[in-house]
Amino acid sequence: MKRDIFLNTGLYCITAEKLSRGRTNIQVVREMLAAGIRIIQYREKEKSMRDKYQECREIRELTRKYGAVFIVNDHVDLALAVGADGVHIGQEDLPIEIVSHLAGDEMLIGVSTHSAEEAEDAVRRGADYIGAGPIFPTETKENAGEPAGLGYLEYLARNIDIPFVAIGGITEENIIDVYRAGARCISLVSEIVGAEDIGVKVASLRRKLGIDAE
Ligand code: TZP
Ligand code: MG
Repeated sequence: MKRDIFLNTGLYCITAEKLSRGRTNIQVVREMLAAGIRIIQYREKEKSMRDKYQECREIRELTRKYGAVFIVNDHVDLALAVGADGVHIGQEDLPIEIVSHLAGDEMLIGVSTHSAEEAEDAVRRGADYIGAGPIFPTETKENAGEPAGLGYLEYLARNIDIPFVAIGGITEENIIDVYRAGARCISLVSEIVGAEDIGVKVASLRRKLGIDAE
């Protein structure tokens, strides 16, 4: 099934150009792919749609070369326009059923959730995976809300049948706690895009999780 890509995949990487030490989204994605990352989400809140489109086209090409999954944040039209594998939406975007209808059967739909109610609702409405967070405090996302805490991951591990991605305030120091709480797919934004050497950072995170590099 298309969503199986998330099982045991380890790290789910997201762009954040402002935190990337002067590197462009494209440079960062190249480094992520070279480091063996196989799920990339394009998240960009400030550029024009045209600029996002150009970047996503390039990222689509790169991810395809590496056999990596490419997910676009927020915009189902952009995801369709560049042939992305998925679209990731929040609680205030179009309803999941509508995005699903627009996106067609092949596209993965990810939904951000902060609570058991939101998670169950997303499953019922047909999400392929959910984002769970913020687990810890974060400054990367505006209005991210109160941290959901590790207890939320424990809840999801026991009660939810679709894959979930832990996100928010996760670092090399606390990633093992996130893993122990039951997360098998983990997203670190500032920790990875802000690393001096993304390859070294990814290798070191993988060592912490006990995942062998490809
Ligand atoms: N969604 C929930 S928290 C978050 C997003 C996109 C940002 C996480 O960033 P960081 O730098 O890993 O705390
Ligand atoms: Mg969004």
